[in-house]
Amino acid sequence: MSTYKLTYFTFRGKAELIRYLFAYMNTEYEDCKIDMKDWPEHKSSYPFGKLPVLEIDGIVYYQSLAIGRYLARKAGLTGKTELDDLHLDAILDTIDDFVSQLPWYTEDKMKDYVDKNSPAILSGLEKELGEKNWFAGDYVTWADFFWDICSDSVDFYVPGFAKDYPKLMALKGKVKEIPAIAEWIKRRL
Ligand SMILES: N[C@@H](CCC(=O)N[C@@H](CS)C(=O)NCC(=O)O)C(=O)O
Repeated sequence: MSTYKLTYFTFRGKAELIRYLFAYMNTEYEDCKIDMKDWPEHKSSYPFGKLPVLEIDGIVYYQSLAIGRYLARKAGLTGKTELDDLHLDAILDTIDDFVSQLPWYTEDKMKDYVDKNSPAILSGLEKELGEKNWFAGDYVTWADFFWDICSDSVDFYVPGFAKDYPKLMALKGKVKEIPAIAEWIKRRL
């Protein structure tokens, strides 16, 4: 069995998808957290000076979505066909584009940015869901996890930003009701 060591900062951020996937698989891993104040002395030790990284059997892998895709395959949380995966990857990239462009840590700018830019993204994603239960249709995938995690992060800064999108809100509820995820949410800090 492989050993896993996740390294990130002390907040959920881009490591939370990896943590959801480990929780779903009930797989043990070391969860190493670096305080931002200590980061300058560590930065040059990591690929491209960024986190998260996941060490698998001592080898360092980077980029949260690449790691997420690898774990999602192991967890059976990717698409059933190559075209399903193409569709799901497009949804994941759309969400990632949106959250990566946000002016994090600047509360005043966050609200303006989200108010201006989220309607186009949210209405597009709501349309993607249509009458389906999950982004893939009738089965849960890591794209559903990613939406739940990213929207929680935005909601922290701009509470209720997605409240007018009932299908997207219902999807969050469904992800959080998955027993392994519910259990993880209860015990995470
Ligand atoms: N696309 C990368 C982005 C990685 C990234 O930007 N990480 C940020 C934290 S969310 C970081 O390491 N910041 C510290 C720095 O740039 O010095 C991923 O998803 O892993």
